[in-house]
Amino acid sequence: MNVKQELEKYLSKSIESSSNEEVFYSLLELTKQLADGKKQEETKKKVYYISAEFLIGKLLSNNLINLGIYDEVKKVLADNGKSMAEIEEIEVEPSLGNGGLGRLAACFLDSIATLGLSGAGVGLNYHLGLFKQVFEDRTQKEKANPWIEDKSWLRKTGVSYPVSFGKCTLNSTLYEIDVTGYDNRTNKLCLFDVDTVDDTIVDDKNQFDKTDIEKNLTLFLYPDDSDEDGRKLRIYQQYFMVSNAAQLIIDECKAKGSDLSDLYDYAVIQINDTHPTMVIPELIRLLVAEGMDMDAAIDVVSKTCAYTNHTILAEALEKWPRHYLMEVVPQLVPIIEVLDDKVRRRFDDERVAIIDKNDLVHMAHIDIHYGYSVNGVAYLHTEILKDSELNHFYNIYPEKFNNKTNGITFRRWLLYCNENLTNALTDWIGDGYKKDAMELEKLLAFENDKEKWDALLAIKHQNKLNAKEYFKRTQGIELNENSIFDIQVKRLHEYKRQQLNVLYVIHKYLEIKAGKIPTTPITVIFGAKAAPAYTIAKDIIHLILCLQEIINNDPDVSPYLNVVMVENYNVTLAEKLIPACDISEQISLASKEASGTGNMKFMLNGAITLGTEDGANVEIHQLVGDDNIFIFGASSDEIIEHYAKADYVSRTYYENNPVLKKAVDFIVSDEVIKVGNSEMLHRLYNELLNKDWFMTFIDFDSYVAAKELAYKEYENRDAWAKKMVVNIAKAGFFSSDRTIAEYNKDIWKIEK
Ligand code: 26Q
Repeated sequence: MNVKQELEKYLSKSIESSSNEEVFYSLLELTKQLADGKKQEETKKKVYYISAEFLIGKLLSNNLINLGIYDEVKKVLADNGKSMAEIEEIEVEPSLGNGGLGRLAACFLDSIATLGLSGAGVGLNYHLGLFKQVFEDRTQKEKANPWIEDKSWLRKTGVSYPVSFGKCTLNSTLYEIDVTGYDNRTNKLCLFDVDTVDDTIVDDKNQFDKTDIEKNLTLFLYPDDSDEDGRKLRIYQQYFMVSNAAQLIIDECKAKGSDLSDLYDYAVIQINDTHPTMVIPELIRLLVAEGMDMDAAIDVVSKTCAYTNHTILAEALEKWPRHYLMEVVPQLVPIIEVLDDKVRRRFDDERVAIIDKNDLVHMAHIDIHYGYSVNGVAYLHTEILKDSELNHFYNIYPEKFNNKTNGITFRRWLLYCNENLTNALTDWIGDGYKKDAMELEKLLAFENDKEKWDALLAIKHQNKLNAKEYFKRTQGIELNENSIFDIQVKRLHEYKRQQLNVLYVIHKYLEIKAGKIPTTPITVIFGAKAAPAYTIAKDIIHLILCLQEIINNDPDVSPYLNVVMVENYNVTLAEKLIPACDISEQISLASKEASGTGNMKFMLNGAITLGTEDGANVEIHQLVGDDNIFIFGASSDEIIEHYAKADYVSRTYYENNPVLKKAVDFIVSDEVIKVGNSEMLHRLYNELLNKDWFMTFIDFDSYVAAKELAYKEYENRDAWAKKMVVNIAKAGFFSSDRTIAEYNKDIWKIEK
């Protein structure tokens, strides 16, 4: 294909005389056409990955890479006076997800297509992505984040299904986005929408009539659920998603020759956390409507559905009051009651019931009883599910439980975001690793090669310069490329313990003020959105922004320590920050982070992990060995015991540790209050002293020690580069191609 010719056909003029916008939209059309050409026959069995979130990120360069024409396009643009980077910036990021679970779904779609498996993502076409975060008066404000433009990756189809609720019936419209595999087939992401949804009902405070389902159904991802109408809207959304999915699946399977009694030979449904759980009763309902008897329908569905758990936080396990379901989806309630009744007949154990004594419907319990597979997302997480959180279920169904350690797509998180490193690796070990990530281990041959060390350090430096340029231009942020980039980017949550990192920053600031100067300057970088109603999370952001102001403007300190909080952290910013990172902060309270996937992205890009033995950090530790990671903190066993005994008292740590006390007291010192909001700062201070549910103080000493060791070891550049080599070499295990191959071998069993 002649890229220039094709592109100019879409432009109907020369590239040179076209604007960046025109070039972007023409490339989008060209890419859609090329992706379409890679669609293939579907095999008999197909996986449907149903998820409330697909955090796909920008698609242009990703698709060009997967279609094998990225380098060529880049060159053609450059030859005609255009910059690929500038054209990429025209694209609006579709933020159809919150964080880990949504990004995982996007990585999985890439790997399913790359492995040549027949599969589709199924979700909702939210008109407004996750809110855009802006900082005003050093606090987070949320702004609407529209992403759909006249020309977009969405393809409107003629497919439509009726979805009935208690009070009305809505007809859906199916939109599709092509999911290109790397040098392989194209699959589809199916996003359902309603034509009557009206973006204009949202006011400037992001408020809207939550009861007007026809107009609001697909407006927002996770609408505010602090009131009853908001919670019901979530049920409307979830049911709309799964009823469409179920109707689509039945149609497609029938078209392939299924008589529905053999549905499981044609379809496997992977339920991404509990948000799509209602697909189970909905499919049963539809099969019964097709003439199947109830027991047979339950049996067929149970052999079709598999469930992935992503969290052990009790508050994230969905339980819906039966009367909400009765109002929103009355047709499902009798089926859920049958499912509960069957469970109660088999097990005389309230803990495994579906409808509890308070009339709450436990969504995860439906998945576990009526799905054939239950998986956790990292080794430790699955062990904790089996041993404690879901132990009663594990005792009943040991054969259903399995682990699938998460992964990330190396196309986006190496080939695309770190071209410098990709080119070097290809030079050194060939390009086999692009298809078989385990080939990265070939790098170990260079573990002691000074030339490679120097090259890796030079690449890291260049990536810091790239990040510096980007954040200066887009956010006015000054980054010191000669400092250590110590980065914590992820959703803001107390269990992830950004507040622990903050306490270290304060401690370091006080030390520098007292004359103890670090050898190499340090930049501590944060990026995080807080859920709009999560007060303490917003207080933590406020504290970070206050510290940024104080520290970066203090001439005694700023040459040695900087604090940076980037605004509106999203996939696009992750792609800029991760390649530039030296130290990857993965400091959740042990047992609380199911897996983490940022940890894998950083490792792959040559950052060294500073983390607790939690989630997939455990596996990173095992792979790279003690010398190539900085591990600290209490073990998950100790933490689980503290919760069981309820014997953690944060104030005791505070009172017995003068260094910690000084750092904590600083939060409400005159110095901070002067630039901040006293109420927010005091609330955070009191929370830490009187509650600290996620045990920040328990790990303070060991965290400080681990940071100091990491900074000290950074000084020996050769030794550090050697750690980088080992981390990159061992990252192959975390390719989502490996994860998906495991899902397919153990759960889906789709032939190629
Ligand atoms: C539940 C009830 C009511 C409203 C919202 C929710 C809700 C929404 C989103 C519950 C959970 C989520 C998202 C969870 C999530 O992103 N979990 C992350 O999943 C990653 C992929 O497996 C893991 O790597 C992370 O450790 C895990 O936190």
